[in-house]
Amino acid sequence: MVVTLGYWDVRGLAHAIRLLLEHTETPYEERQYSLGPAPNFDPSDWTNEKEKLGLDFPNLPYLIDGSTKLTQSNAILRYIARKHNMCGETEEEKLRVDMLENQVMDLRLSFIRLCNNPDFLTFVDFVAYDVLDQQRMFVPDCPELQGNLGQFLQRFEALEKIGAYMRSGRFMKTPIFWRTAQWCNKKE
Ligand SMILES: N[C@@H](CCC(=O)N[C@@H](CS)C(=O)NCC(=O)O)C(=O)O
Repeated sequence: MVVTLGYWDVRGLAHAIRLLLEHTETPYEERQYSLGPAPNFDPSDWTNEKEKLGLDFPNLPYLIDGSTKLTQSNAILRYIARKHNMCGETEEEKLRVDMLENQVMDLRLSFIRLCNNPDFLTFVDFVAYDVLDQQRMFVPDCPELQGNLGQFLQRFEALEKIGAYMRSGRFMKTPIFWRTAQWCNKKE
């Protein structure tokens, strides 16, 4: 029988479940829910169904396998893993598996908190921008500064207050160094 995995249309807490379903060749289909557009991010695609699925503790992800309906991502993983003898064999293995399950969840949760923190930009980004911008001025075609790092520089320059400063008369692009230096020692 085909099981149904319900989750948002992102990796989130469902991705490990998707990987395990694929690895164990479990036939499954997905019900992917979408958030509405900004600024409201309307969740009604999910909330309209949330209480109608017969889940004891309605949440995402959920897994429906015939009359078995479950939520809680780790419970879902464990349900699939038990069927395939993937929970450890000995008591020692099982307790290490349980410990790691929760340790990895702690790591996941702290990463989620980090990525959702509105103060994601730390002072290190300012230092990194300054140093990388100097490298870019020194070697404008530097391939390492075209990919991720190039995008970082663009995002930083697009910050409202930084952009305004860069367009203002207060902005100092050069000189970077004293007159004693061999490069970029004058105002251009
Ligand atoms: N402890 C739960 C957390 C579930 C959870 O927070 N789900 C979020 C997405 S990551 C959600 O949008 N739930 C829908 C809801 O609360 O109605 C698990 O591991 O499955």
